[in-house]
This record gives sequence, structure tokens and C-alpha cells, in this order.
Amino acid sequence: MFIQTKIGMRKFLFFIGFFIMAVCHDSFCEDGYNLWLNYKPVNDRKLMAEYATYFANVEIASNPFEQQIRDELNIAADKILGIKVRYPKKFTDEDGLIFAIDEGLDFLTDEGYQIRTKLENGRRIIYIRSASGKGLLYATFELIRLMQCSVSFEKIDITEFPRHKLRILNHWDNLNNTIERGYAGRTVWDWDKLPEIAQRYIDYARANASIGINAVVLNNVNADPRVLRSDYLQKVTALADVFRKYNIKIFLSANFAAPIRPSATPNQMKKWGGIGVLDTADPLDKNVIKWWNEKVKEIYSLIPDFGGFVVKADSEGMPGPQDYGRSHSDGANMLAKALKPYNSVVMWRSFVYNATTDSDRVKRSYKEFLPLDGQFESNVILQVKNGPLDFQPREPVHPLFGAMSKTNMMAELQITQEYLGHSTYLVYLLDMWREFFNFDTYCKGQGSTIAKLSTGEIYPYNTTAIAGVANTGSDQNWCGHHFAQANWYAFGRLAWNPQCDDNRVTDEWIAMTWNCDRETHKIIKDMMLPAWESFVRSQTPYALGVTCYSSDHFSPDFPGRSGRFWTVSAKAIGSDRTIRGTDYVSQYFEPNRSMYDNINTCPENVLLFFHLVDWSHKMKSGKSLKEEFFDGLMSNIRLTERNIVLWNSLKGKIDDRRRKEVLEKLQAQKKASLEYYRNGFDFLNGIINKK
Ligand code: GCW
Repeated sequence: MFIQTKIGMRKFLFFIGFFIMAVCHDSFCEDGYNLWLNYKPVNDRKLMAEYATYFANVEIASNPFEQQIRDELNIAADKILGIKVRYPKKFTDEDGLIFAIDEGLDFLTDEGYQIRTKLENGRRIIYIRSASGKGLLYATFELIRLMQCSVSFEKIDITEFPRHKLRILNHWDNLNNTIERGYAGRTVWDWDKLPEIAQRYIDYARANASIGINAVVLNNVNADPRVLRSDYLQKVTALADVFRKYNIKIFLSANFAAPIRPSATPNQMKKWGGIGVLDTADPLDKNVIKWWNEKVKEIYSLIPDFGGFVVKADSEGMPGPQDYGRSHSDGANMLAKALKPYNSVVMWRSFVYNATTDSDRVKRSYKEFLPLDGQFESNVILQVKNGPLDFQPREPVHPLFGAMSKTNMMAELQITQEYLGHSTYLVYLLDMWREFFNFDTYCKGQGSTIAKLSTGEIYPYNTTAIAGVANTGSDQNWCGHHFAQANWYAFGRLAWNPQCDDNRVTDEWIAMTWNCDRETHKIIKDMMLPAWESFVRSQTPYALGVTCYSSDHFSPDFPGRSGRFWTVSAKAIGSDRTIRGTDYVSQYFEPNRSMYDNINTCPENVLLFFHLVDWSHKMKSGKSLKEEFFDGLMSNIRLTERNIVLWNSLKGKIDDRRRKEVLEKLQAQKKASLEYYRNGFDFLNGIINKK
């Protein structure tokens, strides 16, 4: 009876709290800053009351992340439930949450966790268990996510663990605060003010932790060597101190020529010079080796859990071992040896396309790296872009995946929409990454998918990792476009588990970000899902290749790109990469090689990447390539017009500022799509009709 009254009172207070919150809710405050951690009362009051009962009785085992767990529970309880969390000295005999360390769960790694509801003596206890505090931190965000998605706590039974050990955001951020291929303002790191800490760093770390990202490369792979200078390392240390609290490790992009003396004309790339006093950066030179060993030692004295380096070498003007007649493995191994005593890694990028290697650009990276298989130190990871060309809207999978069996490999995906309409277009990338992970390389027979390779199920990589080039910046909403936040979110969830349920990921993001009713949710999803495919059909039909302008990677330039990345005539369009052409197809395992080689078995979505196809070629739809191609060119216009109508139908359902900002983006997208269409249509149609 006593208990019943107490529960009744709690419910009463809860409803009062809810009422006050609902009245005070100011939709004008929404600016996207909170991302998916946009804690709001959920629509179902009964559920809210249920959640509230648990938060009155919380016990957290002592662990290094205890404070962050408490902070997060407190924020969520305050904003979602309008209550304060109670942490009684002694766990009471009511419903409650128990966060416990259970070393027996180490088979889930130290980041995995279980969340289970148990009925004990007529009350419900939710046990949140992990082998370490890291898992408890991730479980906390999961628990909050359940509330944001209106899932009842009555019967939770969740077991989770990450499939990649390192889940990394690569920032292409420069020390002058600009971002290469960034479309959301300037860098989040205020290099001038650091080591002073800003709230934004903490919120950035929270957002990443909430989706399981546990590593960050702070600076551009086109690396300014000064980031390794002692004064910059102080700034990096300050960020590391913040991020550590959220289980995030810091990595740096290292300029291979850092040991040499500064250049008299510090310009860019090779002309930068280094930050040292040497005349060479030859990886076999003993002074160079000594320089790196000392630099690494200095870094670890400041950041004991420093993650390691990422290196772009001998690529697009960046210095590298080849400048000294050495190989990629010589270069990578020298750095790897310096890092080995600290158990950390070098992520060596495979993005090279030296013209002397092969006349077909897409063949070059494979040809340079495959012969080095087996020559890399065990703490080197080869970081390979998803496709062989360069983050195109659609490309086949890079053939190095699966081909190198004695080298740790990791994928580099691009979250920032360099070739996907910047932050002007609404393009949801989950399906693109799904296609990548599902690809079967056949390297060890059927079922050798990228998802399995990447998570170390096919070859026993020493470390598994995945990187996404970040789309964050100083814009209030972090990503420039409110919908671009979805790509950051989806990347994190895929990095955690590449075989996650896509539908669920999308639904979670919508529910957590927009806090909307069911109908609105459906419309938002409907706007997102077709966007990637539609973009491909308009800008890289059938994986044709680059069609955008060379410097901005946004404006249309079909005329300028034809003859370079693909060919077109009145008769045909595409690239012949078959055995009879550049023989790129032979970089794939069978049966992929034969499948791509044959125009009848080559999947149509990559047809023009592999074949030079007659305009009159009959497609599976029954239409000619020409008909389908030109129809597809219009799909971005059609989709954008439709999305504008859908978005306008949500007036009154979406908070004002975000609604207006998205509408402005959609209108800009419509204008840009029209321009793109005209450029493609006029040029190609002109060629076809040329007498
Ligand atoms: O996609 C290209 C970009 C460059 C980038 C390079 C790379 C960081 O246009 O801006 O440089 O790839 O990945 O190294």
C-alpha cells in the first residue's frame, strides 16, 4: 500500500513536469545543434511514466566513465522526462537501473554490453552490464535511444558489441581553420584558442560516443607538418583530454617530410618543408628514424593513449618514401616501428594514381600495393577508399579488398558529400555504404563480403578499423544541411556493425532528430530513401565516372570530363575496362571478373564503368540505353520537386527554423539540379546529333 502511494505520487509529479515542459517547449529554439541527441518528451505519456519510475532508482558501479554516464542520464531525464535522476545511497526496493561491471562479459570486448530487464520480487530492474566502463557508456546512449524511439523498458534484452575495433572520423581540417572538402563552415577545432576548451568539443565527443565512434583524426591528410610541433601538440593534448572522457582516441595525419627543415617558401605540399633540422626524410636514414622515435616519445609523454598516424604519401603532391627511392612499405614500416612500443598503428593510405603505373587510373592503386602484400609491419593498416577512382556517387568496390591477404586493410568512406552535392543536396548515403559492405569479393569463395573482410572474419587482421571522412564544421547544425547529420549518424552505426538493420538506423535517426509524429516520420523517410539513387542517375549514370567540374566537384562539366574519365561519341558512351580494353576487370576474383567483363552479365548500375556501350543497347527495362540514360538525367529534378512538395506538407509539424533552412536547401538543390541536367543534356545530345 505504502509503495503504491509512493509510485502514485511519482506519477503525479511526473505528469505535472510533463505539462510544464510541453507548455514551455519553444519550437523556435530548434537549430539542429543537438543532432540526434535532441532529447524531447516522447509522444506516449504512459511510456514516459514508465521510464520515469526507473530513473528514480539508479546505481552505477564505479568506473572511469561514471561521470559521463551520470551526466548523460541527467540530461536525458531532465529533457525527456522532466525529472531529476535519483541515485540513492542504497538501491531501493522499487524498479530501477543497475549499471554493473561484469568481467565475464569480456567476450563482447570491453566496449560491448548487455541490457536486460529482470523481474525480481515483483519489481523490474534493468541490468546494464559490460566488462568495462566503455561498454557502460555505450549502453547508456542505447538506453536513452530506446526512450527517444519510444521502446518500452518492460522486456529489454539487448546484447551488443562493436565489429570494428577502431571506428574513426577523419577530419580534413587545416591549421588555418579551413576544411578541405568541408561544406559546413570552418573547422570545429579553434586552433588559435586551443588549448582553451569550448563546449562544442564536449558536445562533439558526446555525439560520437552516442554512435560508438572511438577515434578521431584531427587534421587533413594533406598534412601541415606543424601539427607535430610542440606548440600544436599542446593544443592536441587539450582535445585528447576531453575526448578521452568519451572513449575517443586522437590520431594525427603526419606529413612524411616532417623531419626536414622548414622550407623558405612554406607553400603547400612538398614545398611546405618540415619542422625538423634534417636534409632528408628518407625512411632508412638513421637520423630520420631517430627523429620520428623522439617525436613519438614526445607525443606519448603528453597523450599516453595517442592512437597513431594516418599518412598520405606519394599522392597528389604529398611527400613520401618514393621521393627517396624507397617503397610504401619502407615508409610505413619506419613509422610503425616507432609506434609499436605504444601498441598503436599507422594507417597508410592507398590513394595513389601515379600516371606512370598504368594508363587507366583506376588500375594504379592495386598495381602499386599488391606486390607489397606481406611486407608491412603488423601495426600498419592499409587504408583503402571504397572505390578505385575517388569517392564517386557510385563506383565498383576497390579490387584491393580481399586481394591482399597478408596486410591489415581498412575502408575509408566519405561522409562529407564531396561528389554528392556538398551540403546543398539532400542525399542519404546509407544505401551506398550498404552496397559496398554487401559486395562479395569471392577472395575466399562465395560469401567473402566486404562486411566480413572489414571486420576481420576472412583474414585475421591484427586490428580492424574503418574511417569516414567527416562532414562536420562550425555551422550551428554541424553539417551544413540538417539531413546531412543522418550520414554522420549512419556511418557511426555501420562502423559499429556493418550488418546492422538499415531500416532501424534510419528510423532511429528520424525519431531522435525530428521528434515527430508517425505521418511526418514517414514523409521524412520517403524524402531520404530515394535520394542517393536519384543522384547517381543524374550525375554518374551507370557509374559513368566524373562529370563535375574539376575544382569544386559540384558544378556540372560533362564536356570537360569526357575524353578524360570516360568517352562518348554519337555511337557509344562509357569506358572499356574489359579484357579487350584496359583489362581492369582482371583485378577482380572470378566470377566477378567474368561477370563484369560480359556486357550481358555486368550489373547495369556499373555498366558504363566497365563497358563502352552503344546508345542503342537494349537495357533490362526494354528501353535503349539512350532513352534510359536521358530519362535518368532528370531524376534529381523530379525528386527535388517532389521533396519540396512533401516538405511543404509538413508545415506546422516541423519547428520553424529547421523547416525554413531545409526548404532553402531544397530550393538551391532544385536550381543546381536544373543546371546539371542542362549541361549533361546539351552536351551529350549535341554529340549524338552531330552530323
Ligand atoms: O577526393 C580527393 C579530394 C582531395 C583529397 C584526396 C584524398 C584530401 O579531391 O581533396 O585530399 O581525394 O583523398 O587524398
